[in-house]
Amino acid sequence: MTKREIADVLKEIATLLELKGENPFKIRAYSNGARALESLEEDLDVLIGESRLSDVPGLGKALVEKIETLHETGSLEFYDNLKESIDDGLVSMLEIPGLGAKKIKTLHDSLEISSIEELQQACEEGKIAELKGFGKKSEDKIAEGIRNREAYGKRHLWWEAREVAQPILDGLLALPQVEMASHAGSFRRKREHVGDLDFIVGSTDPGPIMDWFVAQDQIKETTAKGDTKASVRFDSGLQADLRVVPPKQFYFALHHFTGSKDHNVEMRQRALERGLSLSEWGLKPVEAESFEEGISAQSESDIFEALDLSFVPPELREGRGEIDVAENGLIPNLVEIENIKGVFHNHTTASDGRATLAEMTAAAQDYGWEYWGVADHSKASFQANGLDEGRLEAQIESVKALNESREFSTFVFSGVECDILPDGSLDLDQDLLMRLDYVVSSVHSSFSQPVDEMTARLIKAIEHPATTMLGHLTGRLLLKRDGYEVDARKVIDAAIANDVIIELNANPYRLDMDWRLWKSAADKGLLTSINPDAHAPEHFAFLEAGINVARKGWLTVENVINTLPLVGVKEALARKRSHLSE
Ligand code: DGT
Ligand code: CA
Ligand code: CA
Ligand code: ZN
Repeated sequence: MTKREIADVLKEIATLLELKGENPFKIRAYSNGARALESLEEDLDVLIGESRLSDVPGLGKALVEKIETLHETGSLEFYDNLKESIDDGLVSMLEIPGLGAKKIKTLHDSLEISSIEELQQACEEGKIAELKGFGKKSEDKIAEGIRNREAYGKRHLWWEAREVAQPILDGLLALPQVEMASHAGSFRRKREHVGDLDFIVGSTDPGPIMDWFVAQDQIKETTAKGDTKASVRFDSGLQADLRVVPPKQFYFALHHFTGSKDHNVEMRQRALERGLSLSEWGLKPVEAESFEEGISAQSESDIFEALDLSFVPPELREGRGEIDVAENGLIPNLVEIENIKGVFHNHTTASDGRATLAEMTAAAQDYGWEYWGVADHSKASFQANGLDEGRLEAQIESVKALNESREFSTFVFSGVECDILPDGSLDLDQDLLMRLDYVVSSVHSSFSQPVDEMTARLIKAIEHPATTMLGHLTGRLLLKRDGYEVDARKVIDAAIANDVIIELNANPYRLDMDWRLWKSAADKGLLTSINPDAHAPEHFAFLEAGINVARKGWLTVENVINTLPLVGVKEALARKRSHLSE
């Protein structure tokens, strides 16, 4: 563990002891110890290596032992037991602004409150106002804190966070004092949702940058402002952290605060194996006094290179084997949005879309795509005005006429998003389905089937000769609804065996199938199509969210069918149709 991580553990121990009502001297020993560690100039590795930790003022013998254990092993039995011994409800109450460990202990002792729900009820009943040392004002504040916790505590879709993040980055880059600036954290790693936004700036004059940052429009509150660090909260509840560092530290700070934690742990370990110490401040020989004697970096690539690694794109920095691959120089060229030649799985006014076939074609043409594919719902999705055989046949004719008219340079593929019925059969007549260019088969009903039944249902649909691709594998809606349960591995194997594509649904609420599953699936030969599932022309933009996930899933152009030009994609679709009718 690093100095800061250990300091965080010591602080948490102090808080937990306070919740237990422990002896104040003991509590103070831990919080003082945390502070001593944080203000330590010297490198922890060096101090421990030379057994000089006990010379540090504020660190007693017991604390030195605990710090050494944490540093070496990353865990501490005393800490684990302490956490175990305290009610989770009490710990969660710490998240409410204005409630410290001491007050929580009082609430617990006098009103037997041991959860946020009980606290809320006590507020509603006016019990807190009557309590000595609290009063009406603190009761109101606690009640507000509980209400805010829901809005603030939640994570934010990457897609929505971007609305906030992009103007901040643009604003920072426009400031004359800013030499370099970037977003960092989970946002830069393109996680599907983020806890907060992180920005790193390189500058020798942080003052005006801090002032600008906390004076932006839309800010609800400034939660922290120092000389080089600030945090602000926006109306949506999303928080943004800014750190300004000297330009020569910029790429080290950027790498460190991009994370992930797991990736950083492996990188630091690798540095140590080479006698180097890597941190947000720089990269230097372990024994060197300061980072002045360390290695300089003109880019993040320089940092990777110094550790004998090829560059790892931020999307892959999740501690999931990327370092081993970079060691062998085998990080692939990940798919990019410019590689996409067209998009499948989109809706029109024929079902629940908001634009007509022609309007959607015009929008696809504006994107410069060679083709796009319509896939309206089928009749079982009656709530979405799904098409029956007759209406679908009429749409096939309309598509044909539109293509023949040459009104647009973008070619339209005829398809359907066909419901997979509860028994795994498809919702439309097989002969008609075979006449389409492609079929996306999706589940939109009976979500609560047991996992074996759902898995068998999907596999049966995959084995249907008309199925070209499987739509949104789990049906999840991020931050809203879990998907139905399905054995993804079995479904993936069935898709590969049947020459069926699994879509990467790019709707920012879906991003289904999940990025964590793509690498091994693609290694086994699975193909995908990155599908916006657009219900309006502006939804074509979802493609970018899909690209994010594809990159997090290690996918390259070879894995993504809609990187093929029109001729290639026509061949691929036709091949599937023909070898099945043989
Ligand atoms: P999030 O915000 O929960 O979606 O995830 P991240 O990865 O953006 O995490 P965040 O904002 O807490 O911190 C940004 C990065 O800073 C994180 O990925 C790794 C790096 N980091 C390394 N060590 C520490 C640490 O001890 N505390 C914090 N807060 N960040 C650390
Ligand atoms: Ca973050
Ligand atoms: Ca943060
Ligand atoms: Zn669907």
